[in-house]
Amino acid sequence: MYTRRSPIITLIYVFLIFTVVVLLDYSFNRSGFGSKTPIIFDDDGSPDGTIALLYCLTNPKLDVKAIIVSYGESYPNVSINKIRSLLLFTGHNRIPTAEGSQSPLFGNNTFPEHYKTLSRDFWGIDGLPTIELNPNTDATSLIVETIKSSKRPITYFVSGSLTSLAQALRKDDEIKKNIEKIVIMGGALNFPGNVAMENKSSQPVAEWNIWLDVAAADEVFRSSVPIFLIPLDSSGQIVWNSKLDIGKLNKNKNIEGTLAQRIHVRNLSIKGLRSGPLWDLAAAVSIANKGVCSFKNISIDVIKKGPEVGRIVILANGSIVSVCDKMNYDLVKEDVLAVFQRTEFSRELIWPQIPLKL
Ligand SMILES: [Ca+2]
Repeated sequence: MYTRRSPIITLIYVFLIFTVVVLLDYSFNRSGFGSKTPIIFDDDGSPDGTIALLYCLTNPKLDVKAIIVSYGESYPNVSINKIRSLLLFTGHNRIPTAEGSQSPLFGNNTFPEHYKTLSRDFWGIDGLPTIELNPNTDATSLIVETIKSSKRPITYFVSGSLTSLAQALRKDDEIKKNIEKIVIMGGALNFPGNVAMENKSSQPVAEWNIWLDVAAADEVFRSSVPIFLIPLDSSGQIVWNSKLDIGKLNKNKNIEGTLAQRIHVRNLSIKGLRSGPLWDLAAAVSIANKGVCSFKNISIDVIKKGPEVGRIVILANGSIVSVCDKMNYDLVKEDVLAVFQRTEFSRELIWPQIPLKL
């Protein structure tokens, strides 16, 4: 027999259902399911940065909201289309992309020309068709729009110069409120820098990403947004060889693992090496797997002129940043292999069919 329910009882039902939905949503997010970390990925079109991008795209814990190609190791206006083609072939072409400026905020520090030239054929794995997938948006607008429209605070990952991020912060200071943290692969504190490896006239203490645009780095460090710095001290000590480590990435013959493997092997062979660090990849792992780094809060400053320009130094009244001074190397490698070997991503690589010697 149908009995009419009183409005009060109905309201109680509605309230109970609402409470259950809210609690379920809360516990779902707290448990890690459905709580992907939203990130903006900002690299300079470098080989290790592109491997780091493939890692981020494949990692189920991360949600890449936008990709920026900034000033640094390649020509942003060339690399942006290589990255867009890569996104198409890995099924991620809906992610918005933008190219950064072709020069730093200040000065004229630059990578050697032969590095930039190598980027024109995508570090030796060319075969990518040039495809204009997205309309050209300027990097600062995309950064600002992505951060402001994100429901959850963004983790901003930089493995190139800090030029684009500094420009976005200049354009709209309000974005700071919705940035959870900035993770930077850069700097060398108690470790030799890598600028001098190619630029013999340079001092031996600077690292490329900071040295390329010292003014931008200084502005970002002073932004008061929480900063997690992964310097060469930790990221540079993980050596990846072409057979035992990287050779395992395409175990399941998936697109991402195979491309990551090819980029590293080609890059090593160009340099005549059999093994080498993947700084940007190690830094990207620290976002998804918080256990790989031990962080210390250190007050730092960037030397902005003189013979040690670009060097990061410890200074009592500088900017407080969390520095990854140690990395669990075994855990990093274990994590990278697990992400790239995920069977559900197993798809045959149909392109590019380039002979690869391992
Ligand atoms: Ca890079």
